[in-house]
Amino acid sequence: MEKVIITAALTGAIHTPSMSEYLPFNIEDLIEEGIRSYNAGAAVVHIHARNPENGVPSSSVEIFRDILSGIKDRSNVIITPTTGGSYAMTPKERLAVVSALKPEMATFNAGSLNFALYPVLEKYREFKYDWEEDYLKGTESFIFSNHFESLHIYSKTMNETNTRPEIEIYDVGQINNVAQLVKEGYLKKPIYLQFVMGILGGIPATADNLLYLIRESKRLLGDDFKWSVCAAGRFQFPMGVINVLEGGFWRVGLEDNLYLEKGVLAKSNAEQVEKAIRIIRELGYEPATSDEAREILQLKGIDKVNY
Ligand code: KMH
Ligand code: ZN
Repeated sequence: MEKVIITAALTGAIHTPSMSEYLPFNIEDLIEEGIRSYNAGAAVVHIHARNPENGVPSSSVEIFRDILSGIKDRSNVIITPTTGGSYAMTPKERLAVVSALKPEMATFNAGSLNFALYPVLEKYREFKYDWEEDYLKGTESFIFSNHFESLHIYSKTMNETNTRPEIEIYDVGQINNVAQLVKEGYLKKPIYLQFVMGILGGIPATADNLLYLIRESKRLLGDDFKWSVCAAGRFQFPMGVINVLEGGFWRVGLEDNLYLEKGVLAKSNAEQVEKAIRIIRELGYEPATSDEAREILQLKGIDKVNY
């Protein structure tokens, strides 16, 4: 039986610092969280850069370089930086980390969608930093733009740096976008999909929808793709279990969910990694090591990166 690739998405650009004291955003904390997640059994960590002073999402290559090399110095983990960045960034800014650091893998967002976080303002009223409320309010008019012209640029760059795209799928139509990019030769096999469920603007996180995404991917892409699921908030664990049982992999992490269980904040990404591994072991599965994940996803190797 194939091993299960567990990914930890350490911080993202969705949650803001006031939502949890455990959300890492400075360089040292992100390095420590990457090491802790690896030691807990994650084969992959997904990284967003943030301004270390106040947690504002950043596209700074130097901040990415400090985080990625700090984690690389003390682990064998696969590091997947984001090209999603945040809504204040241009495609060029979002892609800079790939061109400069040539990672083994990077996210590739397969289409545009509304990416709305503003409803959380009903729950969070007090903020530590003055940027947080405007940032969240601003998502009311945010279209996360990933049109085909930019998808051609992202995929072309990743082909040049031999970086595997971790293809983020927010809704079913984006699977057809992938099929089109494979047909045009921009995306190469093995295709690796990350179903991102439960974002307001994307596909809701239900078992039916997950099975539909898997079925539609098989119809459009054939049977040789690999896939993982990450679901927002309370759906993170239920969707992960269903996906593993269907033969897929599992992303956890504070980017997607701040809690370990109802009403209990996760104190680190590693706590969610440990919980996911406890669950899959009860079901008879084992987590993949980073090198096993490199084999499964046919990655170029940590010795080929530029950080
Ligand atoms: N920052 C979100 C708008 C990615 O990492 O590429 C999209 C995101 C996906 O986080
Ligand atoms: Zn992300």
